[in-house]
Amino acid sequence: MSASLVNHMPLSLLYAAIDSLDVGVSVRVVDGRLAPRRWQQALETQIDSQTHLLGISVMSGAPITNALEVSRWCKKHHPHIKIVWGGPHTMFHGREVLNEPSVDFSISGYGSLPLARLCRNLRGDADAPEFKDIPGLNYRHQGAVMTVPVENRFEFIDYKKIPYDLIRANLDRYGQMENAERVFSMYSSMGCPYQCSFCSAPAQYKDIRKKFEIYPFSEVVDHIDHVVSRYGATYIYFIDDDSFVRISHIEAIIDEIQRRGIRVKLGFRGARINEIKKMSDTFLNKLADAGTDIMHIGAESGSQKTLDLIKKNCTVADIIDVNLKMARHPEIKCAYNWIVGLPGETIEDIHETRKLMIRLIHDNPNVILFTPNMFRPLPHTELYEMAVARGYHKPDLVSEWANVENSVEAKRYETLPWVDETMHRQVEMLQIVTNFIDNKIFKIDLGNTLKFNILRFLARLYTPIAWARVRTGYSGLLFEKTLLQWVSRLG
Ligand code: B12
Ligand code: SF4
Repeated sequence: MSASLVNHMPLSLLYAAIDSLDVGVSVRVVDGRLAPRRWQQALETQIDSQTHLLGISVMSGAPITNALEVSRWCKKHHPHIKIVWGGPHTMFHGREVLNEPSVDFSISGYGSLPLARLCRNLRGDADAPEFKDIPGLNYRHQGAVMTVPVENRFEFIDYKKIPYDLIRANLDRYGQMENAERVFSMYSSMGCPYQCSFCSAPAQYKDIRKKFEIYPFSEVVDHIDHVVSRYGATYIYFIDDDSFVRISHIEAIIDEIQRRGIRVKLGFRGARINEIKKMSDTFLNKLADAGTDIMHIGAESGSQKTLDLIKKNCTVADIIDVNLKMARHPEIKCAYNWIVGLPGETIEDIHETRKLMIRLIHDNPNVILFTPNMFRPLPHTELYEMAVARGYHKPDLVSEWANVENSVEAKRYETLPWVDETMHRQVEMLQIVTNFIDNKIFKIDLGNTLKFNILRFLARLYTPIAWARVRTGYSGLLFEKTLLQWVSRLG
């Protein structure tokens, strides 16, 4: 569902390409999401005799299935092309992915400079670095997998170098819920100083001394100006891990946007309860006046025990108070994230989360509930060790990783021993009803596709049932699961 509502431009590939373009490599971008049933043709048309390397951006979970399919197809039809994986999955699993024979290299961590160096090596440049000198590279040598440590610093990118032109023809196809907007994602900062025990960020930044750094506010606004004037952006979506670590930084950005008279909407994907607690109504008014229409907020749980376990530095009462405060700023939709199935959680904790969801909707008509995510133990995170101690078995093979997915289709209780079938069904029920009880289907402009027209029609019939379920916690006879899966598969 989230992937149907959000289809951002492939920034991972654009960023990864920057230094390669600088050293004269010709880069083409193929976005498989835009041609899910015809990706082979889409790829084939971009491959010619001069194609030497295929780079694939991979997130953990279901995207691995696609990445495997593409890699194996390419090796079969174009055996001379080398394949390199990068992205969030290879950040921590760069070595393991080389267990897959079709993958020649993987790059852990930031990708632009290492990819350019790899290209220069493969191109045979006289002064090209050896594999062992390419930070983050995983490669095979005499039958063994070799790993070069990643560089312990953030990758700061000059916005003028981002090759948006590589996807210019498809700009209208990227968006985020509001289909009419031309959405451009960007960073206002790098890193995150918090230590949420389930999240990969603390592990990723473990060896970076300063955990959070900003892009100067004027540079962020120059970037906004650039994408508005050159590419017709109407909506800026900040993809920072957490945008409000330093509230004054965002204030400086919105002041500058106003000062320059740039007309764009803004969305923030990272906001914490403890940060919003500190925001004044004056600041929130300013944020709304600057065009902010959504903030993604990590509420995560209605159980205090769980909030403490995951280190959210807030109480359940704080979440309720923050939501009441946000209700005074109706221009800004509050989109709450949830995580369930953590080690030690019981069905009671899930019920507390369910009750908090109801409370938030009652207190604030602008609430959007994201589908609760089933906990996925990520190696190197604090909760990973706890999960292993409680009997979690880490997927070893690339193909096993592909099956680790937090969707309604996953039987997560088979891999998370503390999640029994009752809890799993309760979570599945919440994953379904959260799509309806907040009326998001009517609150956000989803466009006029067959899928969303069917969804709107079904939503009218189903919402009262969803409410009955969430109020009582009844998760038996989940007939709607099959229906929703069917609608999700519609193009
Ligand atoms: C936007 C976003 C999304 C969007 C997708 C965007 C899109 N492309 O359409 C949506 C909302 C759909 C999404 C979904 C999910 N996301 Co998300 N998302 C992000 C976010 C905020 C930004 C990603 C981004 O564009 N970054 C900008 C680019 C430039 O950075 P990058 O991808 O890291 O790329 C760099 C390197 O990784 C590398 N690289 C990347 N690709 C490649 C390819 C090659 C060949 C090479 C060499 C290098 C390379 O080079 C790039 C430049 O340095 C990140 C957090 C963040 N701030 O990064 C989380 C993040 C990627 N998401 C994450 C998660 C957990 C999820 C979900 C599982 C959430 C959920 N529980 O539902 C789902 C994934 C569902 C699934 N399995 O498909 C995790 C990733 C964990 C993991 N190991 O995969 C992150 C890191 C957040 C976090 N800290 O937890 N997400
Ligand atoms: S969940 Fe968000 S706030 Fe917490 S550590 Fe991860 S990125 Fe930072």
